[in-house]
Amino acid sequence: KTPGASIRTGTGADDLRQAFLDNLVCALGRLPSHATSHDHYLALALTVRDHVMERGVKSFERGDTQQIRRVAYLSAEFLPGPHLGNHLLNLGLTGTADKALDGLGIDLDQVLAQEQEPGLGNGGLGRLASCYLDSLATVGVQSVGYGIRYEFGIFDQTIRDGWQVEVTDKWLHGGNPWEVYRPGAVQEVKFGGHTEVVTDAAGRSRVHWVPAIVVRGEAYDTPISGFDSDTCALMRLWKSEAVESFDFEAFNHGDYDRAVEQKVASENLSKVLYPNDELHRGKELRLKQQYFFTSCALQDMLRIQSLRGSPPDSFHRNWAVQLNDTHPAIAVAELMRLLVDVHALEWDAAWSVTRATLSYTNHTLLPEALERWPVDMLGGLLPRHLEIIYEINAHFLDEVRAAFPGDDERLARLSLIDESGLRYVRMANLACVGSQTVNGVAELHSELLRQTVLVDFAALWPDKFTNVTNGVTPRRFVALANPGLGKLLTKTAGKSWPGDLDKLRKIEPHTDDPRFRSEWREVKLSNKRQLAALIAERTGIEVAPESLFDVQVKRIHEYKRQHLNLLHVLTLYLRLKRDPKADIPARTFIFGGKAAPGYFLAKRIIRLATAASDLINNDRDVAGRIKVVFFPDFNVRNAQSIYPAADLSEQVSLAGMEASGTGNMKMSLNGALTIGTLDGANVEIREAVGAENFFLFGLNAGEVVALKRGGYRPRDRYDSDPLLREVIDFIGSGALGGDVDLFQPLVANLLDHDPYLLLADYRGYLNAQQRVSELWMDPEAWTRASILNTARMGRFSSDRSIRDYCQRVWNVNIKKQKK
Ligand code: 26Q
Repeated sequence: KTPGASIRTGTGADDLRQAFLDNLVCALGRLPSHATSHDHYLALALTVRDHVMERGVKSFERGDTQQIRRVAYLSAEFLPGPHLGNHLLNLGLTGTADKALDGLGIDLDQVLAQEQEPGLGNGGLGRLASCYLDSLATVGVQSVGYGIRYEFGIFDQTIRDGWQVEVTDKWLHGGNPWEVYRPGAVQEVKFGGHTEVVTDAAGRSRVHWVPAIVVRGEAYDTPISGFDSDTCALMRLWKSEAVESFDFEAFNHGDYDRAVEQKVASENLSKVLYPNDELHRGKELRLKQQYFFTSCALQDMLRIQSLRGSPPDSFHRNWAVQLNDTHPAIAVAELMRLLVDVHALEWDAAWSVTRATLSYTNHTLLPEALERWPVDMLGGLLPRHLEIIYEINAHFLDEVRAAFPGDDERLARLSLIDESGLRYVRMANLACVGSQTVNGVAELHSELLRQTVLVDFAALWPDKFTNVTNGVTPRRFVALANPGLGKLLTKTAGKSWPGDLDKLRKIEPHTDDPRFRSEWREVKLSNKRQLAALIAERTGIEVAPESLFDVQVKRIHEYKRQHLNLLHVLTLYLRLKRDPKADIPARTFIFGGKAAPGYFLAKRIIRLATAASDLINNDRDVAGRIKVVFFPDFNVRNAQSIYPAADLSEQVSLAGMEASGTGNMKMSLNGALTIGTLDGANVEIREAVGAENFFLFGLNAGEVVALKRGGYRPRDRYDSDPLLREVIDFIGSGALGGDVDLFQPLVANLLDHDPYLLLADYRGYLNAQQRVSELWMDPEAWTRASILNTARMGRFSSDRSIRDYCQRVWNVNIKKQKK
């Protein structure tokens, strides 16, 4: 027992109730008779946090005494979702908490509903980071997720007159019971200024960076529990503060404004998350954010290892550092600076340590998403880092010249500096050069990485490259989100599946059992009823739970082709208008997702979905046949209500564009069938669940390249396909309401450019949707395919991904071996 912990962490319902009441009165100063639901939430959160903290402290202690190599996951984004329900599940305390509160006449669900989720990410990449912390804790790996404590996370989305309207996210306003401020872990981060060469006490010349500005980084810790595990992960997020609350010198000179300005500028660093994913814009504040949290993280790791009594030259034995995309790639130069300038290592020794420590995960092939910073901007903000990058580049290019003598073009492509015009630092190149291992996030993506964006690096260092296919946590996305399914799985496959997802195979023999099938359908229908109620509450739209729920939820992007889905919706609508007797099963089309505020066409796509919704839902001719819903504010909490209710999962990105996708895994795991292209992890999902249980359509990645190279002309498709012409003309006609040229930009884009080949894939998509309808009309066959989807998805647990990283990338041992 940890001293002092026992009174607060008893696991009976009476203990929990007492701890809850104590927290209500002693920590929150509320009388039970006067407490609101929000007070109840805070009191229960504090109670549960005690349990989690107790485990966290013990596991961290073990890591130090055993000198275990820890994993540091550096990510500009995390999307943990609401914590409370997940901790209760992981600790096995859900039933106990329910009982404890019930004794006080308090409803647990109402308490859980009070929590504001931390929206500290845009989408897939941020959610993946949180799934990985969950799995690191679950499989028993010591780990810290380092990131930024944004005061304002991703905006809340509301829909007004059919348009997305962004509302500031105020997640900290109700107070955050999960985080603990760590005054002992403060760091200083420098910006600007210049460098000088000085001679140190030992007579060696060293570079000294004289900054223009220093900012304070303050650490806030959020414990992340694991399922049935005594290991806890830590999410350590950095908040920026001014070094002094006032610049007293400026103040005394009467320059009050300047003094305050400095303070405000420092605090602004961690103020707000940039809401654009997959598009790099060279905004200086973004670079400052990246350097700020990366520097805090590396300094913190050096501090922790020195507490162990371990010297800086064994940094790589203490830490495996994973770079979640290039957002923290400045770590390559920062670690070199810390080792060489601060800890006095020789360059070559420092370089060996750096390369043995860092690894890089790439999440995109889109050229517009690759990060590059103007040399002048980077040099102005981080003068010492620019020098270091030049030096790394000089050594690196020598190596390239030795391997490929006389190949200047290759040299120019590999260089850390893009010199084709204005000069830029290429962050993906920096990450590759400074890393032990480079990986993509699905087999196809890793293959395309080696063949395209990083082809020259793959030629140079073939062994550096590997694949780790993404995964998702079955705790949050099955056990917690879909308790009905969870119960059925436990009854059929035993209770170990959440921690050992391959156990789902055990349900496969029940596929042909009519009783099991009908229980399966009952679970899905019940989830759909719940979602229907939520849709009515949020949008006022009534949908039929018996209809096919056809779901596309993800960030809105042209490459994800929500508008291809809408072309199908409107094609069906026009067909029903023309032929009211058409044999089309009832469908509910559900869309959800945020558009980057400045992404013009993405916002028009949302507007097209809401226009289709207004038109179709109010047309009596198609009543009871099709409905369209745009579900506002897709976030982790809403996702947990939507995934379990999906019959059909739309994964229709243009082949070669979606690195992996993870929503595809979440829906299939919850028994949805996928309609999709051969893109990202769809390829592996299809292999796993069986081609006959997956609706495949569209060009493959090779055909996409060939078609584009051969001069694709979308207008030819329009001219030659009457159905396509009809639906596009309809969109352009003003019949969907609003301004007549509301959708002109979309129509013109498709007819004149169609960069994501919607028109080329339109027919294949319609045909696949026809096959969907046919299978849906055979409920037994559909149910069979649905069961097989869940049964065969075990491989996509993030526990498997983490085991892969441990083996292929981090070289750390797993505490909990698979039983
Ligand atoms: C970069 C620079 C400046 C501002 C913002 C950004 C930025 C922010 C977020 C760039 C990219 C992102 C997020 C990318 C992302 O979520 N990618 C997705 O990652 C998933 C996890 O690997 C994959 O499943 C998806 O396929 C991929 O699109």
